Amino acid sequence: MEILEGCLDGQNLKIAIAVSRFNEVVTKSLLEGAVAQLKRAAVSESDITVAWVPGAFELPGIAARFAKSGEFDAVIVLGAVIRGTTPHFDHVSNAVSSGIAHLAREGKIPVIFGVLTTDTVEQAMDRAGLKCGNKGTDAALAAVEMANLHKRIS
Ligand code: INI
Repeated sequence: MEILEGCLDGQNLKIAIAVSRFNEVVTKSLLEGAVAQLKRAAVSESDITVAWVPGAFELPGIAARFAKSGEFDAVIVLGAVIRGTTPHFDHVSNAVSSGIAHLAREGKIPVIFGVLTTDTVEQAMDRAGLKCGNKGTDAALAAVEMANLHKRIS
């Protein structure tokens, strides 16, 4: 029996992060959590590329560019879609989650979903490092593990 797992050693991995500016107070914390975790996993700062986009809707497009460039071992997308009072929420959250799922299924490189979808800013802050962990940190861990798993398979 062969069991495949990705290790959490980030040495020599090149990681792209796409992060949205909408709800920046939240997404900045997600980014900080992700970068700190990548460094803890021994990813070199010079091997991390960060692209800012206007909102979560733009994340799948830029993630696709990163994936197709052939320059990265994994791409992480970070964003915060907050329901508030706008019906826009459903369109944006559906578009980003289905866009990223589609890209991830292509299997070129791991595409890691670090987008918060919450009812309130408080809930988003809680998941961006305040009370309930940091989804950016979780996304970085998943990126390193999946990048190493992909390497084992190819
Ligand atoms: N973008 C977000 O990242 N989060 C949101 O909560 C949000 N809401 O609610 O509207 C949002 N909208 C902007 C959208 O992502 C695009 O940037 C915009 O529509 C331009 O394409």
